[in-house]
Amino acid sequence: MPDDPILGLNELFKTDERPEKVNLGVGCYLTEAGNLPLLDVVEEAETRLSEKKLPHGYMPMSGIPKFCEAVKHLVFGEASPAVVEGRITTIQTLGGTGALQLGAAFAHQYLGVAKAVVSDPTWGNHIAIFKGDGLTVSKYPYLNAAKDGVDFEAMIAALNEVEEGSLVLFHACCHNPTGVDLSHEEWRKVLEVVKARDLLPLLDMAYQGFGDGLEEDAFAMRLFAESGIRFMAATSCSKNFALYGERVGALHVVCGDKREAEVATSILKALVRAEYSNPPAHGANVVAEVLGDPELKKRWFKDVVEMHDRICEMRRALAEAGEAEGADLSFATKQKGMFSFTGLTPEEMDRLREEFAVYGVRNGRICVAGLNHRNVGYVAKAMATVLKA
Ligand code: PLP
Ligand code: TYF
Repeated sequence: MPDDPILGLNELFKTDERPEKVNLGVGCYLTEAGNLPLLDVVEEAETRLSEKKLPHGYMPMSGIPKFCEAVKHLVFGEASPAVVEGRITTIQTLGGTGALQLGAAFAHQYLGVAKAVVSDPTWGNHIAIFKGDGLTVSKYPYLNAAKDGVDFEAMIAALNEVEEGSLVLFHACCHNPTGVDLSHEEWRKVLEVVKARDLLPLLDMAYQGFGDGLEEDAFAMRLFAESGIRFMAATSCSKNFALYGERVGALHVVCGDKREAEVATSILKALVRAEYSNPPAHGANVVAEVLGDPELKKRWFKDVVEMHDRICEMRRALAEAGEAEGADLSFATKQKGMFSFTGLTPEEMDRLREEFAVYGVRNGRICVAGLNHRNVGYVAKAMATVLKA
């Protein structure tokens, strides 16, 4: 079996001995110093938790209630009618990946959904997860021919052809791998098609805060929730809390009413019970501690703004350094979130890696959050060289 192409690349990077190497492969936010951050607020929450000297008991099957409530509010907003009416059930999951898997299992086993459609391109794991849960997977067009925007007409035409009742995966913000998102107007049109075709949306939001901000990035979630339709959402604390290895995420099922949400909760618990019984405690306790304390929460909001701003600065720096090298890297400032589609071919990406030790995914994706002021000029030069040849 081949490795996951992204995680496999990460392993290859570790064994590369060239000192100039740059890792723009895996989607992890790195600091200006090139390290994975340990957020101050996470450190403080961990200190508080360790001082409590809590025993390591089992968690509830649906996760830690304080975590679930806090994340639900972060995603949908405290005042959301769907939240106030109790129409949303939120279950703690093994990262965003676990949320996608649980959502797919719920749709297939309990709602009788047989087909899923995903954007072309999408994060490779979407396809693997959905197939693993027994769904057949097809694609709807997303990127335009110039690879710098959405081919919205083609996307809508394809969604209009999707079999009624199918699961449709959307990236709520910071599309992976393209960095190209829908406008508010486009989201409203998508919602109309979803309603007309009775589709079951699954909104994946792994990068809340890294696109336009924590509130702004939740636009699609909140639009869908306010519309009254039933849908699912998979969210993750891996990136915006830098808690990658702790596996902290949530599945939200937005139902027609409170009673339906209670039924959904009991079904999800049954699925969890048979899969892993109950989720891990540490990461969710950390998030609950941060979001449950107004002072820590405020500091965390600032941390997210700081990570967001650094990504935007690196986008500008890459485009400028490209200009200085005579290469058009302006895609960087047109796209959002952690990733950019460079438009480079797989062979050009191979050259970047082999000749310059610049690691990006073969589909042309780079993780902009791996750039810093020390390596951005080098990366631009490498790209310019490859593009000129
Ligand atoms: N969805 C997308 C689009 C992602 O890029 C990721 C990345 O890891 C995930 C979901 C899953 O995140 P997690 O690490 O929380 O499982
Ligand atoms: O796309 C990425 O780089 C992140 C990290 O199997 C990731 O989403 C990549 C592959 C994978 C799990 C996580």
